[in-house]
Amino acid sequence: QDLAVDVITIFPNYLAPLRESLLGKALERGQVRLGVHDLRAWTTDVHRTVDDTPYGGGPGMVMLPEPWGRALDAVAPAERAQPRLIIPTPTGRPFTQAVAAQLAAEPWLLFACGRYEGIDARVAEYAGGRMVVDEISLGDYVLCGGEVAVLAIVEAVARLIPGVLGNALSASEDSFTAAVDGLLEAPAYTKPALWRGLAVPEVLLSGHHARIRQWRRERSLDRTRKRRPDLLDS
Ligand code: 6GU
Repeated sequence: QDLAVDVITIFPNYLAPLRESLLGKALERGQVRLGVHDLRAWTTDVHRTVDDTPYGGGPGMVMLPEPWGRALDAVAPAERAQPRLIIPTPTGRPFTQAVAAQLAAEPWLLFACGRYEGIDARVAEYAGGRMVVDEISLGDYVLCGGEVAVLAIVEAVARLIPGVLGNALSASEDSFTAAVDGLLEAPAYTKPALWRGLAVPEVLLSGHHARIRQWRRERSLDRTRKRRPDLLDS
């Protein structure tokens, strides 16, 4: 087994797509283990409460530390080897291909999905006493909770594990990788060579590998200049 993934959430069904496609195959082969846990299993009141109003006032609700403390203790017992705890949050460090590669080198990832206005900050502080805590953001917009972020992060990480992706070479030549100098990839084409009056660029049919490489480099730079000039600054 190359990777173990645990997810603690109040919406376990939200993570069902993880068992499909790419990751589903890796799960069947036993390359990846996936555990999805309902946070409400660690509540103690009849209403199975997971949140309360924020100290200091303000809108929304904050997730209670007690269920989270019990959940972390159950999924990652303190006396054993610890996972890396990933907390998806818009206030986290940006998720990039480099972060995905870093996470793909870990044996065990534990995701804590917050909802509402987030999880009581003491949970991350407490967890930091025994595991590496990584607060990660997908980008500068706000989702309702961490579940969709987990789907994105796990997919990006799993496809970097050797044998999970069909073609091992394709991951090493993706956009944002060293193969394209951290830039966007050139556009791709397949058959037919002429479709609805639109022709595939002639050079790609030429079999001239040096010219194809040069063409792709130019298209990669064009695209990056237009869409992601920030990538050219570094
Ligand atoms: Cl990782 N979580 C949430 N809740 N919202 C986000 C996000 C993550 N990344 C961008 N917005």
